[in-house]
Amino acid sequence: MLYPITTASRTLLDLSGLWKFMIDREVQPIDPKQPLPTETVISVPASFNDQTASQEIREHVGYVWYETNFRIANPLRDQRLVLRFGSATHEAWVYLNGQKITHHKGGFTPFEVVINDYLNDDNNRLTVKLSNMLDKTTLPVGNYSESTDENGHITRRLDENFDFFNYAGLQRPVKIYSTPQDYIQDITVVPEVDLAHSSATVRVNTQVAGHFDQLKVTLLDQAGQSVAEASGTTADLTLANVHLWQPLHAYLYTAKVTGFRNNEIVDTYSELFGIRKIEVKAGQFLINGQPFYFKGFGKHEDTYVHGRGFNEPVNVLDLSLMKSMGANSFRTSHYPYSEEMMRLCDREGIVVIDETPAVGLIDSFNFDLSVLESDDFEDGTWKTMKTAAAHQQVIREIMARDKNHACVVMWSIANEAATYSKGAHDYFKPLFDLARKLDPQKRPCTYTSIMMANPRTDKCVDLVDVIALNRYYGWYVGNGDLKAAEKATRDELLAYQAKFPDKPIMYTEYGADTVAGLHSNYDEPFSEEFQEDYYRMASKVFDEVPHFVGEQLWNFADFQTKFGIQRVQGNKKGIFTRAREPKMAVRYLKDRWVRIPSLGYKKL
Ligand code: BDP
Repeated sequence: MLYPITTASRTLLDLSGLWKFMIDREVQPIDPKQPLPTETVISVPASFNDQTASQEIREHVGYVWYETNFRIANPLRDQRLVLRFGSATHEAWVYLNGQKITHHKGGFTPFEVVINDYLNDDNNRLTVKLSNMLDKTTLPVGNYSESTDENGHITRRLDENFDFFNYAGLQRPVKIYSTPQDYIQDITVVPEVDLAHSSATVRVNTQVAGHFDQLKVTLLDQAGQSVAEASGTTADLTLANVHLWQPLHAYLYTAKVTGFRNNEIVDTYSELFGIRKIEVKAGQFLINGQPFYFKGFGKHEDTYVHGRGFNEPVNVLDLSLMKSMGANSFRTSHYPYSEEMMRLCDREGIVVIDETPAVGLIDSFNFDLSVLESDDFEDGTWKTMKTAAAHQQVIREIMARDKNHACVVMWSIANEAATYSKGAHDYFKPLFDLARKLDPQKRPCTYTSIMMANPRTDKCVDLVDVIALNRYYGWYVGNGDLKAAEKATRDELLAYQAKFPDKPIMYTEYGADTVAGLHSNYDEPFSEEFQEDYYRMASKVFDEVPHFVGEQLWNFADFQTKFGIQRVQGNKKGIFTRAREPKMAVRYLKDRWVRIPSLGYKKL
């Protein structure tokens, strides 16, 4: 799926700005054929939750409505016009001038619809009904319930099966783009690198709709100079003296595809891509032939007022803070991030583990590992979850969206699912098969595993290329006891390494809640001292394990969650506050990470 851009044959209208907004109290039906009966406005893109003083809006579970008006300039009316949502969280029904034009379920992937047949000559009214409800058929997973009072009024309740606030709304850009009637539908770029000869073959597959006499593909280097040319829907282009896309040293080429008819340009699109080689071999994760060491974070799209909404200044700041610490990577925990963030990571050389919104695939939490040890341990997860269809859909959508990104080096199919429970393998095998079939660049795949899934209990390790562990020794297990934590960390990593000698192992989460400004002479949990000591303890063990290939701590910044007795205004495991002020651990981690090279830290 192409990102909407302006080219010589395409143009772009941005519908960002103030939209009318109302929550649906489900007292009177709302008719999308009429203007929305409200004067309340809200800013798009952003979550709606934190934009008003109303608690009712912030905590609303159910439906909300958005409305905006736009006009299309006459010269564009003969073009194919496509309305495109970067996302609509979590389910959307879209109406243009009162007519339903599309529906999409899944809150973190883009969708689009051709609007020419519904346009008025003058004003156009765009109405969107959204649901923020989640249940056991959706991703993320929610525990949903409802009750009806004596007046027939429905109260909907949602208990999130995950540890982040259920922000919703039109959280990413909404745009209209034009293409000619005959157009380039999709471009897939697959670079094959010959490292020994510093050369590459770049296969550019183009899908078109309509008729073209000729399709020309030109590769441009970063300075905009043409470096190779070919033609056809499948074009193989050879490059000598290749500039590799390297972690923290990005280099982006452009594949410019132009469709001609009668020697005239009909449509043209330019796709940025990087040339790099990803392999998993002998317990190492290789980028461009060298063992790569992940230094970085699990993150959230989470900021004041914007909520989960697109906040580009903060995206820029976050990557800058990461780079200043010597970090080189993050995981899009726990849902696909905005396309704009992915494009920024391509440019900045930030390595990304791209995660689906499959979080909450777990029936109950339990840190008593002994009950899990039997081979046929089974909790209710794989009987109660009906998420397979949503999971397949989102794998298709994330691949379609992100397949060409240089920054994406691995897919995370799920976060902390009950992979220790019977039934998990039957659930996940088809999903891993699908991901591997669909990814044209054949990237490694993983899931991040919860502590109850260990070398003995996890039933799905055979499915992953990299063992990705979320671990909280010293925090949720043995809180405050860093000695015991060190031993548990070491024992488990060595057990994984012995049992799966070919698979690299990394931490995709480890951390301790820390209240900024809280200090302790006794290194108590929640103090900044404890957070630093916790990271020192873990780092020591990481450096002892040859197949340990990366540390992505939890979390980059404090973030908002649902209410809970373990959460005081959210999760405080950030090494930065929600406002991006550093806690003490930042200095320690910076000192460590600037000394660890991205490539060649662990040996093949
Ligand atoms: C893990 C989850 C993550 C949580 C974290 C925590 O993957 O979403 O925020 O633990 O408890 O279970 O801080």
